[in-house]
Amino acid sequence: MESSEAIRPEKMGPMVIKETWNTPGSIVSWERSENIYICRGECGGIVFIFLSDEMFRMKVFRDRVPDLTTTAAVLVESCIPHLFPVEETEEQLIFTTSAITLFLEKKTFIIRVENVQGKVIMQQNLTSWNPRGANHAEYDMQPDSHFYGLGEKSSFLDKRGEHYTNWNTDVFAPHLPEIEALYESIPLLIHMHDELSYGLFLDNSGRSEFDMRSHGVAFTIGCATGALDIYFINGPEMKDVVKRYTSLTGRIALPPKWAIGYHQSRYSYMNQQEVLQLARTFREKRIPCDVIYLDIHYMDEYRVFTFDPVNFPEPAKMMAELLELGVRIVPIVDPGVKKDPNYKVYKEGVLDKHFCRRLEGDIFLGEVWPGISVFPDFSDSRTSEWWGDLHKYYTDLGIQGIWNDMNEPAVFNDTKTMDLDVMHFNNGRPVTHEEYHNLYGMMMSKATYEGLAEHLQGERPFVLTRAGYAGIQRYAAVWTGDNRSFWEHMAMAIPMVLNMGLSGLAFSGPDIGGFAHHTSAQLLVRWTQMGVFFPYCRNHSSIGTMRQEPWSFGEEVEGILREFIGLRYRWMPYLYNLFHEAEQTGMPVIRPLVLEYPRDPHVTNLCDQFLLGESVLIAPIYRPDTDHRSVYLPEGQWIDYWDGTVNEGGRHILAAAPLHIMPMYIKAGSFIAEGPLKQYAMEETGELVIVHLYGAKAEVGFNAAFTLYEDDGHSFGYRRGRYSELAVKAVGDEASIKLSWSYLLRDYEPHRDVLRFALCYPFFTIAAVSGLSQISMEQLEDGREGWVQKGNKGGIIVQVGDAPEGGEFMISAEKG
Ligand code: MIG
Repeated sequence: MESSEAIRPEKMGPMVIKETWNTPGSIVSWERSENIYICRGECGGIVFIFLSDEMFRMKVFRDRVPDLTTTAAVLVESCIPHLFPVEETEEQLIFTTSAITLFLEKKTFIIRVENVQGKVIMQQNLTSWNPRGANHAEYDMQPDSHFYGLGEKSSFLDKRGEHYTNWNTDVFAPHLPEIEALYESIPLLIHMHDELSYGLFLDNSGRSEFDMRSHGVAFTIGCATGALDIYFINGPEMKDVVKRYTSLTGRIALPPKWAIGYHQSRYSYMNQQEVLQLARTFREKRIPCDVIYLDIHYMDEYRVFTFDPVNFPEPAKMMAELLELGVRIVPIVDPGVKKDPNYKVYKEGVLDKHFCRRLEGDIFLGEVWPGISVFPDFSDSRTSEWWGDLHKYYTDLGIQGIWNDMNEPAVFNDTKTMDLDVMHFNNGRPVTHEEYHNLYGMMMSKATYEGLAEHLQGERPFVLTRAGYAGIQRYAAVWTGDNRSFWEHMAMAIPMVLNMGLSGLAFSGPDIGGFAHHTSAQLLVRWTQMGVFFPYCRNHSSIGTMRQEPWSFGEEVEGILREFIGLRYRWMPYLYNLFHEAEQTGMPVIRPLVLEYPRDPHVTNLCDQFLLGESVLIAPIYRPDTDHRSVYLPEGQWIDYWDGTVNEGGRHILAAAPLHIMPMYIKAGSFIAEGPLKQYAMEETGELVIVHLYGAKAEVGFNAAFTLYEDDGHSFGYRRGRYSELAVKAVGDEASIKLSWSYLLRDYEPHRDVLRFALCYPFFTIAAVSGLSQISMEQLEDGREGWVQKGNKGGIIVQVGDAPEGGEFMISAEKG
């Protein structure tokens, strides 16, 4: 006898369900309620909320009452609904702001955005969902469409022709172009076409997809769970999109200066002696370094918030010596808490219900380093506060920075993460892990940042994270995970980090030298040369691989690395200024050329060179045994940093690059503020700045300007106005240049008596500097006012008193 079991569905072979994708159909009614426009279709509908003249949110809903909650990515204060006039015609609803007009076709729900000239910026043709709850929207793509953003993705800069998934994933290997999901998910797509750019930000922390490949004339955005909640962000320039996107999801917090120094890491420095020896070696060898990382071996059997009693028996003593040397420690903290009833963090967390559990109440157990582990539920502020508070353990030791790893969260099982039915209690609005997944890592870093801030009493915390979601920039720097010591991975880091920058993550970078596999002398040299110009600068390598501390390959290599790491420290004032700009405007520290030269057809997918700020062009060597490369210079005149050669832009040049040189160019007419070489960012050797002006011209029409931001580099005083802004200007006249400076604000008093101005490679021969006499190098070093000939191609250094009221001088050209 057979029971009904005989026809169990699984026995019947794969089931083919013909799914019907639903659309909202035509608009049947619309209403305005508290500045929110609810447009109802035959089935569900779309809510429109204008956040400004340039930004609106469109959220698809299926229930009677649309749910207007957002994820933690979006800043509450930037989400206030604004009212704009709406006009209804037979066919359309038309919303008009000062910058855009949104047309909503009543019959089809087609959404079109035009600029004031009537040019179509964006058109969404379709929005639909299947019975399982997946959502999908389709947009027009043009023959000249280019795509950017999307955070941490492999492959090239322009994402046209690509398909990506957003699902935070621990991918130890391989980081190949075809890998669609890595550790971070930033569902922001920037679409540039026809001299217009706009952004679409999908605020959905479940699995989502962006497809710029499969549909020829359209691209699509889809999500597997939750709602299609999309923000339209207007340009017209890509810079406007980045600025507005970061006003919506936040900008980086200005890091403490030490966090933008050079960092050294290894999986792992195994004991206290090794760490101290490492710190001493940096100082003996005079290679600047600010931070040493402690990877998982510092812990007592991988229990977070502990030190191993055998290998790190006296952490306080170790910290004291490191403090003397000016080296800081950043220890790793993973989310997995070892299941061990004798371990305080576990016991407390279980008793106080801090760990992720299923609806039925059982705690989710997963295996990671410490063996069977449990995972804090950072969706609850109560748990986040508890976790943040635990960091007092570290801050009491003088630690000010934490490294969050494995926070996708990574779990050693088939799915590589937490089970999808685990719940996040989300302050009373429970959601499944399936819907919450991409937020997990960010909420961990948020808890960490806030806990550190609480205990550091006014000092700026530093958090580094592997996983994140849109908005992560507010809490943490991001490194790009387990790359390998492959030349290909060095090259791939450029577009990856550039797109991260366009996606709000201004403070990011790869493991310099490569994490897994074995580095080589050349690869380490070339990667470090490039890496010292990336916003986040850490050399890190895996257990069992070739050592890659800067002295691992003999003296020649060591010398080159010392020079380049030193260059990062000398350029610290310029770099710090860029971080300040990123905090103020969201502009990334390193930029693809297309951001600064959007009309230049040569740069839409150019990603083997990049800009540091606006005016420094970096062209790394990313192949072995290569001592030349082609470099594209955009419009303008570009001065070779190494020898002062002036190159006309708008063309390709062939650059020579023996091992000790990485091609670098500075745009004529730009200022770069340099400081003294330091062994660590806060070394007390004064704050002399040397404001370099490259390629000055003694002619009418020459104009250059720069504002140098300065503060104490470590406290939050700057948020209460404790900073200074030094504005420098150079204006050319017939046969002279007037250089003037003034403090827009001087509520931070830099430690120096004089200011220096260096004219590098001027386009004229300098005869005299008004009111100042020519002095010797020794007199300059002694602090005298005056000017000296610098020797290289007519350059000079001018030294003046650093008076709060500013000043000016005239540089005149030699006649003839
Ligand atoms: O690979 O903590 O990406 O930087 O050294 C397993 C050990 C876990 C992954 C991180 C890597 C870190 C390593 N971790």
